[in-house]
Amino acid sequence: MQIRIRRGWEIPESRATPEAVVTARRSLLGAGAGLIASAGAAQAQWLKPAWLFGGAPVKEQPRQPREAPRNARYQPGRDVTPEINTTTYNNYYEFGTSKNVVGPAQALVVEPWTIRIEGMVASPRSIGIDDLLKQVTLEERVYRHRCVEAWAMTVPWVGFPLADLLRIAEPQAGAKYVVFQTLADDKMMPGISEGFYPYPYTDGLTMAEAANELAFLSVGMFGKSLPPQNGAPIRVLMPWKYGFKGPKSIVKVIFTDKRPISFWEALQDTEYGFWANVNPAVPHPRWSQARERLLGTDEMVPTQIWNGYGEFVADMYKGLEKERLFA
Ligand SMILES: Nc1nc2c(c(=O)[nH]1)N[C@H]1C(S)=C(S)[C@@H](COP(=O)(O)O)O[C@H]1N2
Ligand SMILES: [Mo]
Repeated sequence: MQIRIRRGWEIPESRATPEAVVTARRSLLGAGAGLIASAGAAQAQWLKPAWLFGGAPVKEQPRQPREAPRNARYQPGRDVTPEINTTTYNNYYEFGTSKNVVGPAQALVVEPWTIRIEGMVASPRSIGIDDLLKQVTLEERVYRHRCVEAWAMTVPWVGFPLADLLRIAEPQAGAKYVVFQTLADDKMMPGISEGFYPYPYTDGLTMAEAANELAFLSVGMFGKSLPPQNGAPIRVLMPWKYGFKGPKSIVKVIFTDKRPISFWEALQDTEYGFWANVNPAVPHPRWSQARERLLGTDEMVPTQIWNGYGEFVADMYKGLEKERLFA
């Protein structure tokens, strides 16, 4: 099936006009356009959803306290992004293709939550998230996040190393990849019936990548449980790769010896490959990856190879130079 979709983050962000901006501009113009003092101020407002400009307020789900000691080994070298920007400017296509999904995402029911572990493991089984959390030690890590659309944020996540899940899952010796799947429930997720997207959202990693010390499962941010729009109750973070490599709200973990084809790879493999490691020198076919915009500011900063995490990850890719490692 040949699908050609040009929406949302397939459009270079610099040329996209998020719906929220259009709505915001309209309501501001209605109220007397003097509020837009300068192009800069207008741009900063792009980061906020329509409800912040007087649209219907969003009643967000309550979040539980989820505090854990910060791991000082991972220094972001950047200011933490204001929480409001990280929770109101999101990619979560199951709830809609705009960045303003905070409203619809509140319909996500996160309790009870079970993760199915299957494929090449000692014994396939389901595990409740509370059960899982009893078997790990939570820590806080401040990671940089780089979206393939050339925006970035810096977030104090709470969670545990993906390596812990590998230990709990007991993969067979022949397993070469681990694959994560997001919930796909069209009763809760209005985005699912919106387009021809290959849900459930899926992405995968090699076993070596999954075992890397940076690979992280997050169950919280800013000292509280994750909000739905950020992937509650549990999401994958691979900070040296583009953000799409980290499925949100995962319900299934599959071990396999076949390289998986991810959600975005299935849609457009020339633009979103299996490896998708961050590299400023390898442009996306339709835009540059040399720089990134920091959410919550108008600042553009240079992008770093491996998103700046080379000391932890570059060695894993020795001998793989023939692979399309960066796009
Ligand atoms: N299930 C699911 N997971 C997803 C996405 C998505 O649309 N659906 N978007 C990905 C992309 S492109 C990015 S950049 C991050 C965004 O995470 P954030 O909204 O917490 O910033 O989630 C990733 N995980
Ligand atoms: Mo992304």
